[in-house]
Formats: sequence, structure tokens, C-alpha cells
Amino acid sequence: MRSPTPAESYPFQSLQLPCLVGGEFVTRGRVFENVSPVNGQVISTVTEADAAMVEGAVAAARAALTGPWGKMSSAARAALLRQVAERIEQRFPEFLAAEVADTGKTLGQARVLDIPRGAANFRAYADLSLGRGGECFETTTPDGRGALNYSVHKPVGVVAVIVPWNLPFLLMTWKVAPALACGNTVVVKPSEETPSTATLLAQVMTEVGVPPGVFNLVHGFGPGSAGELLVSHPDVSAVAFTGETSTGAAIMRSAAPTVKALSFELGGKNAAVIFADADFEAAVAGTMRSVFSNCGQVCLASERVYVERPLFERFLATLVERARALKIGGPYEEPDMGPLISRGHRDKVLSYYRLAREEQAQILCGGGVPHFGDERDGGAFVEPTVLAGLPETARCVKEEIFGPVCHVAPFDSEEQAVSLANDTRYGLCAAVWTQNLARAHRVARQMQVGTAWVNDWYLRDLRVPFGGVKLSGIGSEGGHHSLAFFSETMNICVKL
Ligand code: NAD
Ligand code: 6OD
Repeated sequence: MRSPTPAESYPFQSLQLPCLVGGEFVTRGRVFENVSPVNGQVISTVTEADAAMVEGAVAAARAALTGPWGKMSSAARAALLRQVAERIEQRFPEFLAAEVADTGKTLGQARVLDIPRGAANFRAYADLSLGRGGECFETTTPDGRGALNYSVHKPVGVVAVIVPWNLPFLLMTWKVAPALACGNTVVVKPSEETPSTATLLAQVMTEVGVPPGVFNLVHGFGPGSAGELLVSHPDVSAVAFTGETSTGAAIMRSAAPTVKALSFELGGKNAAVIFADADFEAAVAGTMRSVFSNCGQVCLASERVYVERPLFERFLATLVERARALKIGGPYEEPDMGPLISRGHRDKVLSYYRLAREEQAQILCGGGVPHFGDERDGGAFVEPTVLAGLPETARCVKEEIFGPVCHVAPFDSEEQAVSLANDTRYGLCAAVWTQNLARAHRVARQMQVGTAWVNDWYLRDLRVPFGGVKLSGIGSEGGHHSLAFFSETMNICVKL
């Protein structure tokens, strides 16, 4: 018997994806369709959580805080998280097939980034939670006997995890793993566009014996649906959110009456700054990656590329030539770039392509929709696009597009490069390309961002702070920063 092709491994083919509420998989009520961005066909249907399901999930999560999970040692919790990682690896082909079915992203990327990072997130936080210490201060007192202060970490409570569709499994596990490592319980609301890997993770949680109610899954939408119901729920203590800046603002409003802890990873309009002394090949290859990976749907993507004038023409010409050569296609065709997530998102990206014309950009390549002459014409593909010649005030230079497009502009001095890169309301990341070590440090430090990469892009170490400034977010994730967000730190003062 032949083994199934990767496409046939999609575990929910023509099935209805359930929610997970208090350890029970639930499929009652309304459904919505999960549509392939590769060809527009329905690949599965999804149970939309109603108010009662969200209520049930939050109640189960609250009850689980004081059940076996709440009594478990941190070492036992860490051991369970390692089992989650192992089970993800055992079911790797299904996770892979599910992620590429929902997103259309390239199999190559999902294989080396999205799914392995999901497993790595659980291992990293299992380790980090065990190496955690507290603070201790000896205090002098008027009677001379003194006092001892020490801190202990406790779970925050029920955490709502609300995540987007661009790196669905990676970003969901990036929050679920530290939240669970700290002893919290979670209610996860994945994006309505990408329900499959979250559903597989729900299965994994039950398979490895995570107690009922610790991990709950509610599918649905944002406003007026599971997302809003969760963030406004009085028994949800914290919201860990990744998504658009405007959604972050809406969540802040919904969460305000019940005063919750919020962690926000939001949008970006990131700059790549390329000095004339950069390693040319590395800078071009890195910029290609930072502009076109995941069809430009990465919050860290470089949508603004600034090149020192002596290198400008050569760099631009090479970038355009390589962008034109990118092979576009479905996940299993070994493409360089897949489709956007949906026709809806394609409308948004195409509106910026039109706007670029109206703003009188030079459109050096792309700017439209590719035609395949097959079922892919029913998908959400767009052409990789390079723009130049726009003023810095143009909307295409100022607003996050979240597609495979960048604007390239020249600069004449280090000071001007820094000023151009920082002239944005966002502040997620920057990429600086130079072989001058002193300049690399000097420029990186001046970037008003959460992460500045030097001579690379999206190189990750899970222990380092990761977050955005300005409109790009509130707080940092990563390493002990995540552990701090997902814990209440309490001080105990003992009079001696
Ligand atoms: P989005 O904000 O539209 O949706 C994200 C999630 O929020 C989804 O699950 C959605 O259903 C939910 N949601 C929407 N409205 C809500 C509401 N009112 N209340 C509660 N939940 C609500 O984002 P998206 O389109 O899925 O993802 C793309 C955006 O995410 C881009 O702006 C991108 O820059 C950003 N992003 C940021 C990071 C980061 O680390 N900074 C990472 C990935 C994506
Ligand atoms: O790698 C990560 O930890 C992370 N949060 C990436 C975010 C990418 C945005 O699309």
C-alpha cells in the first residue's frame, strides 16, 4: 500500500472541527467554512463557539486551576509540556498538512519553521520554568531583629490566547507554552482563517493527559463572537494577543471594564537599512527573505527598504530581478511563495497596489494577480511587488500592507538612515546590513524597535525579549519576560 501524500494527510478532510470545552470535544450549533487560499475550495467546516460554549470553556478553565493541575509541581507540569512537544513531533505530518492546508504557505517553510517551533516552544518553556528563581532581600528593622522578604510566583488564572493566521501554530504555542508552564489554564481562540493546527493541539493535550479544562479551544470570530466574549469575560484574568494594532485597541476597550493584564504583539512597518559596505549577496538574500517570506505576511517583514545611495541602483535592480524570478504556487509545488491567506486579505493588498499607482510609485515588478489557467485562479495569489519613488509621506510607505511588497528608497548618511527608519508610528523590528562593526552597534541601538537584527533577519533565540514599541505592542514575550507576564509575583515578608 502506498503511503499518503502530504496533501492526503490533512486530518480533517471534509470533517467538522470541534471546540474543546472542559475536556470534551463539542460540535453542536453553527459552523463556518475553512477555505483553502490555494484554490478557494472548502477544506473543512468549523464549529463556531456560541456564548454558552465560551462560558463553559472559561468555567472549566477556572475550575481546573484548583484541580489536579493546580496541585501539580512545576516539574510535573514541565514533564507534561515535554510530552506535548514529543507528541507534536510524532504527529508531525498531520500538523504540517494542517498548517499548509489552512494557510497555503510553502511546505518548506512549515517544515523548518512553523511546526518545529511549535514543539520547541513547549520544550523551551518547560526548561525555563524549572530554572526560575525569586528575589530575596534582608531588611533592617528598628528593633534590630530584621526581616526577610522573598518573592513567589503564582499563576495569573485563566488566560485568553487570541492569535492571528500568519504563523498560526508558532504564535499560538508561543503563548500557550509559557502560560501553562506557569500553572495557568488557557482558552485559545485561533484565527477563523486557521483553525486546524489548534484543533490538532487540542487532541494532543488530551492524548498526553493534560487534565480537562486546562487547555480549552473555542473557534470563532472577533467582534460579537468568541474573541470579544472572551476578552470581556470577568473570569478571564489576562489576554495574550497577537494581531493587528486596531484589534489590539478594540480588545483594550473590551477588557477595560474588567481590568485584565494585556500582552500585545501588534503590527509593523519595518525598515531594512542597507549600507554600501554591506555584504551584497547576504543583504540581497536577507532582504528577499524579509520581504517575501510567507508571502509578506510576517509582522517582522521589511516593507520599507533604505539603501545607501552608492549601492541603490545595483541593489534595487538585483532585488527586482530576483522578485520577478520567484516561483509562485501551492504548498506542494515547491514554490518560493504561496498565496495570501484569503480573497478578503487579497482585496486589501490589491487596494495598496492600486494606491501605489495613484500615489505615482514606480512599480518595478508585480502590482497585480498572477494567472495560472487552473484551479489556482480561484485562490488568493498576488504578484511579488517592488515599489520605488514614493515620498516618505505616501500611505504605501506609512501603512502596514502585510503582503509581498516593499518600497525601496535611497539615503545619503547614517543620520538620515536612522531618521527614515524611525519615521513611523510602528516599532517592531529593523534589519541593519553593514560590515562596519562600530556602525552596526551604533545604528542598531538607535532603532526605535523591539528587535534590531544586524546582518540577518528573523534569527530567533527563544530566551531573548521579543516585542514591539509604539503601535507595535505592549510588553515583551520570550524567556523570563513571558514567565513574568503569565505569573503573579507575590512578596512574603517574615519578621525575624
Ligand atoms: P487580526 O487582529 O485581524 O486578528 C487576530 C485575532 O484576533 C483573530 O483570532 C481574530 O479573530 C481576533 N479578533 C479580531 N477582532 C477581535 C476583537 N474585537 N476581540 C477579540 N478578538 C478579536 O489579525 P490578523 O489579520 O489575523 O493578523 C495579521 C496582523 O497581525 C497584522 O497586523 C500583523 O502585523 C499582526 N501580527 C503581529 C505579530 C507580532 O508579533 N507583533 C505577529 C503576527 C501578526
Ligand atoms: O518568532 C516569534 O516568536 C514571533 N513571535 C514571531 C512573530 C512573527 C510575526 O508575524
